[in-house]
Amino acid sequence: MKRTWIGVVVLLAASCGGSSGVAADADALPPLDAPVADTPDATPGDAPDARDANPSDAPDAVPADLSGLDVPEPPADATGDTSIDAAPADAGPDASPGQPVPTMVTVPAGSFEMGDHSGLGGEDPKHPSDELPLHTVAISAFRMGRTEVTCRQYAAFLEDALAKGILAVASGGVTAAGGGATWFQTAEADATSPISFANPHFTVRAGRDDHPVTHVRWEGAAAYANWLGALQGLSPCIDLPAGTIDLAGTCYRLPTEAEWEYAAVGGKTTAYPIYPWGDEMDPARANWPQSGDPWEGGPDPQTTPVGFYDGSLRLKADFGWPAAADSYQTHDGTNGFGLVDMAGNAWEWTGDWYRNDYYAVSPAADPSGPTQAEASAMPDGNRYRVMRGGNWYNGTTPDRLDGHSRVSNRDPAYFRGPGDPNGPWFHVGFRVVLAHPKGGQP
Ligand SMILES: [Ca+2]
Ligand SMILES: [Ca+2]
Repeated sequence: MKRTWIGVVVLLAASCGGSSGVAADADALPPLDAPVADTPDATPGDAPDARDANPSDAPDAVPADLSGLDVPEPPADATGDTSIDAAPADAGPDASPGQPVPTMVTVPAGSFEMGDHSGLGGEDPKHPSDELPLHTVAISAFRMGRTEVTCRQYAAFLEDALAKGILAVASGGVTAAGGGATWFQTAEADATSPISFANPHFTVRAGRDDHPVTHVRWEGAAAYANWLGALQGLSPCIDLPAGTIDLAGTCYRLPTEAEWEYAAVGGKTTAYPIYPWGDEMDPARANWPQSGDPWEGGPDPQTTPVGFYDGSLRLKADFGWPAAADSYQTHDGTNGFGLVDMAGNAWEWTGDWYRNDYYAVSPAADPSGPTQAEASAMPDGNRYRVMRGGNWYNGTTPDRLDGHSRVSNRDPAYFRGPGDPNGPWFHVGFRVVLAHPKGGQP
């Protein structure tokens, strides 16, 4: 991991002010009946995924107008220095993984019919679809990370946040400096974690810099977003540990569930696609459990570098992957907004709480998701955040290879049982959005 820019980051961030974000309640919802209208599987092992048989592994239960806003410009990078650009301009497909902070792309404002257009939401015969009814949703423009946050990018946060006294590490568990919920697990706590810690430095496992970071809990994803905003002098929108998000703020944060699906569709709002690229269940377009990619069978997590599936012929000489094959021909999984890995690789946290029947009560404009109290109670009695996009690990059945990666697929933890998806699992990551950015208009 390169650390030459860390000192610059510290100086930059130290010059930036910040204030506590004010959490906004979710849009008003009608009174709720019993929060769980159907019965999730109660047995973690009773799941169709072939890989779920290994109990030592992560459980299958896993699991507007924006003009006029004054947002600081990102720091100039015309001098060839290596300081962090907190908000790089929209850039070409090779710009993101090597950056210490995510490259952001613009997702224009629009409206769409959110939900399952293909009749696949009820594919689990034991569980009715939670992807209906289709409902019209208008989304304000925002910017979104072109890729999942990478190990390199998350390690930059860990390193800088430790130096600033924002976080603490104990026995491989990363928390806020004052303790509390786990944000992340290093390799000292979970050998499959791609980042290790030897005070005072975090180091990414060899060859993993540009893979999506995993082993991140919701709070650890939220803390990253707040940190990234502070690099630009933006006040945090996510109140930790309250876990509330100010959607009216100008900030980096996690996407809402609606923003995530709208972004995944990539502008195909009339011919609604099953996957970000279209309807073809093509395992060469995304890191799914049976993509045949050259990380399969290697050490966990069997993630692939972000943006790997871009249509290129990839070479072992460039990646040093564990499989013997010299090359792997990818198909292009990039969607209409230029986003990659919106299907597969790592699950992605959203900011929303999960409620199974939310689509029946969702506001029509920029829905915020339910409040924690309105969220569905899981079999263990807890409420969980929504994850989206499927992953490299779950979801292979004889007729479904897609890792739960349909654009409309909702958090399968609800389908699978009482396992807490908010664990530092080896298949859970995230990407950030920049809401209300200056110049964010399409
Ligand atoms: Ca794979
Ligand atoms: Ca993903």
